[in-house]
Amino acid sequence: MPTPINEHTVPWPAPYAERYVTAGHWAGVPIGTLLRAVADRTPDAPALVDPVAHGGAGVRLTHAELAERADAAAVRLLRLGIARGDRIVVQLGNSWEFVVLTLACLRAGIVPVMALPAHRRAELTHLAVHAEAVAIAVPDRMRDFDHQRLGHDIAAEVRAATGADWHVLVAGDDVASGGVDLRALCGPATEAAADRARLDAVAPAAGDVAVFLLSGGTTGLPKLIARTHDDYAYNARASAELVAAGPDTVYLVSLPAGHNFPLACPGILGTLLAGGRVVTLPSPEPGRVFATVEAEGVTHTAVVPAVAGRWLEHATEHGAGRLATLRVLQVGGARLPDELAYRVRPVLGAALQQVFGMAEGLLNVTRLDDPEDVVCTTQGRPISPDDEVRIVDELDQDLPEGEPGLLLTRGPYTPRGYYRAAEQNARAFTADGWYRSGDICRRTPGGNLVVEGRDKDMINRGGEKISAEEVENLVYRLPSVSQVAAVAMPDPVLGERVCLYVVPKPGETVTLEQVRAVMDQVGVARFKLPERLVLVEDLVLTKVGKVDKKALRADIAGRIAVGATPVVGMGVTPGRR
Ligand code: OOB
Repeated sequence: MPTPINEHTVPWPAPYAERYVTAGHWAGVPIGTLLRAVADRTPDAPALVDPVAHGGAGVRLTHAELAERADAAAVRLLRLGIARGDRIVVQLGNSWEFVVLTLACLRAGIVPVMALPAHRRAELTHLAVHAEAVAIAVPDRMRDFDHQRLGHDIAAEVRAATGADWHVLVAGDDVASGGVDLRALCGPATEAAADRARLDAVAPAAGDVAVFLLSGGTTGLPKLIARTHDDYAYNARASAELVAAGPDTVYLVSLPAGHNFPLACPGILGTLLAGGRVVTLPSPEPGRVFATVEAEGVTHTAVVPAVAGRWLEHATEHGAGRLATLRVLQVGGARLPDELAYRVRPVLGAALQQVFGMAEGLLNVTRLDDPEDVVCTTQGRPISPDDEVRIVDELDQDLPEGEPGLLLTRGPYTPRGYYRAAEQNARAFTADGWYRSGDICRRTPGGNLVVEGRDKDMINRGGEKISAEEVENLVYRLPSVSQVAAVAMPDPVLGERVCLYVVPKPGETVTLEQVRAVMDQVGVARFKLPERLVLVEDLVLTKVGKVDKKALRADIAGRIAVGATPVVGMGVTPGRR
């Protein structure tokens, strides 16, 4: 039996919870019920468009149809024996099935664990085991990868280890035997009223966990962030207000939908709660995005800076005529260079909203009516009046206003700890519950935050977060490696990529190809594979004897700046310090 869902989470202390209720942030209603109410108010309004489904025929659902399908899918999950409080690892591409399954889970109190399409065996197995999941949802194939097969392999592994009943839900034309046809499961309702009554009777409590998000990660394996119905609904609703989302909003999701940003900032959930319409696309490729914005009248969308750059390039080359309906472009996940920010409105014709957020909670956004300089040179300010932010030094002492320092935060949608991670929580949270974001920020006199850097061992590759420790642990599998350090190297397109400094054992050598091969063998997301390797005789240490990553980052930046080797070099770069 999986552990009950609310065990191993870290609740907000009662006085804070009361405050959030009194302030009206926590509405006391589970997200599924909130969405049903929207469907009751505007049953015939369009809710979901997946233009590429069924070979381009597309899927279009109204709010009533979406709610009924979510209910029907929820009841079908219950019939499979998946019950309230159970966990499902969800690894689906951006598609109507992702939305219906997620809403079905929210309705039934089943908790989706938001994996990414790029994840492979190592990450998915970890998530399944750590969350004690009872199922995984995968596409049959995506980008030439057989997700269905991997899903069954993971199921076999978990069944063998735990003896548990395990399900593989497959979205695709080609569902192998032993799998559950997810399209059928997410198909039209046949007994809508009965489904609804049954689900109303087992609805989760508003304080229950609604979804598990993945932490950006500084540890060996991704940690789980338990977001409750109350906190996540508030996250979505407050974000929606700040982009003026309403029934006429058409939100395009082209970033991986399991990320907090496109899922709930306001993303899919905030848009649906506002009575608007969600359009899914499998990728942010500009040609298809621009055509879809025009065809569907998209008004809002969210991207990472690297994608904003591609769209700006595309618009400069082909014009932005197809983006006439686009009102708001949200950009976040990594620092948006000011130069790019200033080009958004003139080139794309949409208002820019910078979003500095984290799956752990705190969201900062620039407001639509902020002066241009604020929008283009800051990462905004907290979305809730009850978000608490401190900028401190290494001893947790508050710094004078305006000085850059470490950002700590607490608030109504920032949980007080990771799921089942007491040891990490002791480091990542202060004793009085402040989350240590690891970001180095300063506050402008106007109260906006500027992200100046970070003090965490992570590489931010175009918005995808990579834990240096995780990469290093994998590289140590190579017997020829004596010491290794993974650091960020600057990249004009993605912001950062992974660079490895390796000290080989005496008489040995190590190549980038070997490193990538060993990581591939273990089965991790390809975005984590290092893209450059520097062989050194030793690693510089700090005074306290830790590897001096700051020095290594400066070293690789220097090597790139002098142009001794190509920026995106795939070859080995021998070197010494
Ligand atoms: C978002 O969430 P995560 O959990 O993938 O990553 C959070 C980290 C932050 O701690 C910060 O280091 C970085 O990503 N970050 C930014 C940023 N937005 C996120 N750094 C500089 N400028 C920004 N605008 O990335 C995320 C979650 C919700 C909304 C938006 C982004």
